[in-house]
Amino acid sequence: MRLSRFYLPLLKETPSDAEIVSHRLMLRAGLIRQMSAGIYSWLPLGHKVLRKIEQIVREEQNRAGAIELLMPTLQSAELWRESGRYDAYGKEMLRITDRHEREMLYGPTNEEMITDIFRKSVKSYRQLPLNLYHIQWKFRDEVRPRFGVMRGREFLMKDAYSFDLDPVAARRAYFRMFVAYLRTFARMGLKSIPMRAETGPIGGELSHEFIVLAETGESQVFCHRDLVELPAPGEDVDNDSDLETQMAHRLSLYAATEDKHDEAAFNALPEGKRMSARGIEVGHIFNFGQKYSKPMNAKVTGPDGTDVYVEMGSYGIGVSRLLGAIIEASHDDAGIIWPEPVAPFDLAILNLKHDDAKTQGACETLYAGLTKSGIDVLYDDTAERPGTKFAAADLIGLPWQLIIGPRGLEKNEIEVKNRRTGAREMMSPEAALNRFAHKV
Ligand code: 5CA
Repeated sequence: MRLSRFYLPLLKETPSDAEIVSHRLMLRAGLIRQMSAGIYSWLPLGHKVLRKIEQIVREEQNRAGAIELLMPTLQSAELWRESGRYDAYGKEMLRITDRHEREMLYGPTNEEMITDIFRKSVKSYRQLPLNLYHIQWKFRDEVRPRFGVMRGREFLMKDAYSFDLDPVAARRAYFRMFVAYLRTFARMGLKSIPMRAETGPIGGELSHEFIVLAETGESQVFCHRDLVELPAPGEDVDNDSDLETQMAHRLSLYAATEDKHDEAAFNALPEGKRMSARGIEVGHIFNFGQKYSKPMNAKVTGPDGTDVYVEMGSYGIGVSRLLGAIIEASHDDAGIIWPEPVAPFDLAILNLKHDDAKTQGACETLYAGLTKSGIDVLYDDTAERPGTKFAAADLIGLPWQLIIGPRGLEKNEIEVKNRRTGAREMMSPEAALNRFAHKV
């Protein structure tokens, strides 16, 4: 993509109403624009990152055996009356009346709707286990939307729903998602720590929040220090006994959010292992048994011929919130530093003298060669000064910058800069092409 043909409105001034660094950088780097309180448009650069994050989430859900579908954003109040949540949900639910005076709502979550889909067609235990998910916009009329996409009113969520015959199988489904979540966040360059959590309006007893440590996080958390170092389970952790072993170890280490914090249990840890920090909740999983299946009459016939209410769980990831979390975890004074798997482009080419034929020729050749080999390039071919281009490239945070100017080209050299380490290397344009063309 040529920058001269792209839409990348950068802000020179730091927006004064943005309290945390990720919000400021998302506005300055032209990722989002606020449309009204807690509601954003995703500009092209932000939209690219959003789609990349979504794709990683999707791949790991599929790998864990969940199946994708898509439910609407608008739901009927009827369904929510069946579960009793229509009144219980309170002011966070945006209620809408259609032209026929039918009561509707903009979905804040989908337990009722998925239970309705399930009960209409699944009748036998043979169709279980089942885990269905979608990636869809949600609306919650938060009292205080803030921190940009971190606490929005409209936000993108991945929500999965599991259905099982008995509590043992349901626990297994829960563990499977638990492990999938650790892998999902690790692929985005994030270290997430699952913490015992309160279940709020979703319900149930067993629940974990996945927390990314960050000083600006909204949650206060307490955990065993060893959890921070524990690597995400590999793809080989797949069968049930491996899952049990992994989980037994993790669950034996203390980790809780403020609401579930047990001061005595925490103080029993060796002093050096006690960690109290702030964090961002990027995911939340719930096991709530028959909370929805019972009032909504979602039953299957078991192996012995009797009907039982299915055991359910739900599993959320804040897809749009993740952009904020990743930036909180990965930036410096100059701007964003995208982890490669979620970067909006793989690399930037900076043309330092756009009106110089030789420089332009070298840039065009590299741009064409890299693009042909599948590298997603943002080519800064604008007439801006080099200083402006450097600042913009650092701000938007692509992992690599190929800096090309007439002085280097006299020696057949360009500069390759790594955004994260700041390391610079001089090499020929051919060597650069070779190096990056082989990365895909
Ligand atoms: N139905 C369950 C799980 S599918 C559910 O709704 N869980 S939740 O309420 O915990 O939300 C799931 C995830 O969505 C949270 O972990 C968080 O990452 C994200 N999220 C929740 N509220 C917001 C919000 N206002 N803005 C941005 N992301 C949010």
